[in-house]
Amino acid sequence: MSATAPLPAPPSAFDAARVRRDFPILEQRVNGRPLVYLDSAASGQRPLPVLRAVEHYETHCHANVHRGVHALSQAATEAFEGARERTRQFINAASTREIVFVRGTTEAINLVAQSFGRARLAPGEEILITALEHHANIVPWQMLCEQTGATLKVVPIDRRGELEYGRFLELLSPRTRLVAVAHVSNALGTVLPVKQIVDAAHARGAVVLIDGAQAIPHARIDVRALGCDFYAFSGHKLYGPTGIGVLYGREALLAAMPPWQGGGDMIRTVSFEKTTYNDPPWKFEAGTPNISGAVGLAAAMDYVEGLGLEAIAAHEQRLLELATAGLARIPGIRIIGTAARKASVLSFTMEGCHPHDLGTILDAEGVAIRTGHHCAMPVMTFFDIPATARASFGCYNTEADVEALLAALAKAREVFA
Ligand code: C6P
Repeated sequence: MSATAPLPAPPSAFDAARVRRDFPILEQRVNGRPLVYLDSAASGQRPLPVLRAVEHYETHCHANVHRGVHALSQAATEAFEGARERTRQFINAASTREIVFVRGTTEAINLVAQSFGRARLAPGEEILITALEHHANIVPWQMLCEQTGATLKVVPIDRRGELEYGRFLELLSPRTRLVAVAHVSNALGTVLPVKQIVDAAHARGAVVLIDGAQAIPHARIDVRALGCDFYAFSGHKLYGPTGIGVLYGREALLAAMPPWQGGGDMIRTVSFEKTTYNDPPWKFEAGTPNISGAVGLAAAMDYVEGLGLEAIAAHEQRLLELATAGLARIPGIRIIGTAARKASVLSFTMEGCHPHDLGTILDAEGVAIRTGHHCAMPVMTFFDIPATARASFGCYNTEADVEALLAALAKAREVFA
């Protein structure tokens, strides 16, 4: 998947079996079976270079950042700010001042809602989202609407799980202040036409936030090519640590936004009469940050770039196609989400078997998938189902993993048929 162009054509010469050896966690057996990890959309695993980078930081460099003249504090500050520069390069931002470290996608979106949104939205103005959003890109806007009197509008999807782009254009109005859309749907795998969305929204004067949680491990993201105003993602979906994520924001917007949380590091001067604030990005990073998380995230970026983001995307696309074709051959399976452009996510139901039961049966076979509403309850409501089973692919998955999934599903089918 690419930010602006269609997916590259599979297959590639990508050696997933070798890649897999970089991930020690995948060597274990689960329920007496070799682990088949098909839940990377929930969280990716970490490769040795990420684990080693975090260990090196913890064993050689740790102290607090921006606070000390001693050698360790300087080493920690260098590592942390170095990770910011690495992130800037990774998404091609214009400046490190546009890279705010946060806990993850959820925090990034809440930051924009509370800092940008609360200061700018007035009663009668509108926020536009889509019907396939994760709760993290719904609830912060609902809260903001309660606080400001703004109105939340939702662009519908069709039965394939594609955005109704014509409806999007109709719903974009002079009252639309903000458009917030997923780059890739976590429940359906749909890749949204984000570049088109950004251009159309900008033509109407609206600001655009992209929830990139599910896109970041599968695509080369170029925020300048996309032209978006905000881009949010989590480290743990990119084979980095949990508790670290990124909010990219255009510098002029971040500079004009009020701080979100108050505390250390986000100030320039404090007195009881008046406090002045630091520049972005530190204005939005109150308190001691997740330093080792940022170091691990930078190592994860090195890792995926070393493998080649395009090669990873092509490999995953091939697995997705294999698995989709295999599922279509199993009676009683219904694939939920059949968009023309999908990335790495395969949601489905099996007739007569609740997804949770399916997940349990697959787990007994060592196959880890996610089951439930995937924090996208409106998507489940739209398809009139309580939940789906979801297999998702990462750079370490192999064709053998797809075969194991299909074999376990065939077994489940025998039990429930
Ligand atoms: N989706 C999934 O299994 P956090 O939890 O902040 O790292 O990411 C939230 C989030 C936001 N947007 C999208 C599109 C997402 O997929 C997620 C996380 C996981 O699908 C956990 S619910």
